[in-house]
Amino acid sequence: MSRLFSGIQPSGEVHLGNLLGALVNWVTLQDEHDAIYCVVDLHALTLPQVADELRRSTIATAQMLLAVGIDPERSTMFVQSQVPQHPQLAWLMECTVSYGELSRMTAFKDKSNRDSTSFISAGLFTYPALQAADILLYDTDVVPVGADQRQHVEITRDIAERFNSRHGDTFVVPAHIIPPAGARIMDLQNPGNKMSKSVDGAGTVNVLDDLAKIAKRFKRAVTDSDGDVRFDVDAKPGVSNLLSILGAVTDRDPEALADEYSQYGPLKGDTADAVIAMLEPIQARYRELEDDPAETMRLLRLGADKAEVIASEVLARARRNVGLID
Ligand code: AQP
Repeated sequence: MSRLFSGIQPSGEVHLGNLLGALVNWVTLQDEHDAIYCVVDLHALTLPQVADELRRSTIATAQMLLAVGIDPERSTMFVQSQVPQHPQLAWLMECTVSYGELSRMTAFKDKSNRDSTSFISAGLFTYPALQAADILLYDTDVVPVGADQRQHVEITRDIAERFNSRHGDTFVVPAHIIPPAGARIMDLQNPGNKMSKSVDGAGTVNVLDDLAKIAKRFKRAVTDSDGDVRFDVDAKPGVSNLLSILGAVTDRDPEALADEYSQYGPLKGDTADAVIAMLEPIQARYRELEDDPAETMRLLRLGADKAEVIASEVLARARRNVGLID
């Protein structure tokens, strides 16, 4: 059975992009893979966090994974900072990746350009090295991610290959899996930008949002003025985003869906209805889990113990091959 690893940051509310680009696929993939899912709290520290809020959000993100359908009996689910091998291997990764490679990461450029006056941490620059450690620590074969993370999986492959060629065969070189639909859900108000946890405006749909608010957000989604329903991401980003969302939720091809609509109003209405039907049961399960954070923390501890067995073996292999003494 091939090994799969993926992670989500507890850096804010889980949104429709996270759900369609990642989480629903994680649930399906846990049937055919040895799946490891991680709440990557150390990555969230690359941007300023409030301690109590980070703690709350870490538990809440794990509860969201459970509510969506991650089964801790079948998959390993844990919090990154509870497995100390992650930051330990990250240093070896930092010494294997170059400054030039990190400078080319679009996520760093985007986030550091968002507000040029604010504090930009060194961690924001080096976090692809930590992400490489997250993935390589588990002898991962495949990494399911949204399209925004493709570049980070590619740099992980480069780091693994370089390390293997310098120090001998150490890491499995992983491949990414990008979902056929929902890989890049865009902001409903600015369809040129991806929907994102760190931009929680009127164009974001959070999984836990009030259902009436979600319907309103779809009704007000930005489209264009030519009135033609077509799937064309470059020329018609707003309409194409609605078609992508409807396609991902209903498991239909966005281009085929476009033929069924001649006006934007019904497309917005049907997309809202489909999203709401998907979110309602997730919200109900989340509300049940929310009442028992101690049980979630127990499950996370068990997951961390399971993860650490694999991580400590792979870290020991890397330490040995690079020349560190026991
Ligand atoms: N808009 C999206 N469409 C499809 N997939 C997406 N993912 C994220 N946004 C979209 C996928 O969700 C998984 C978890 O990613 P994350 O925790 O890094 O989520 P984020 O929303 O990108 O959170 P950030 O980093 O706090 O915000 P921004 O966007 O500002 O960088 C990943 O598999 C990701 O591909």
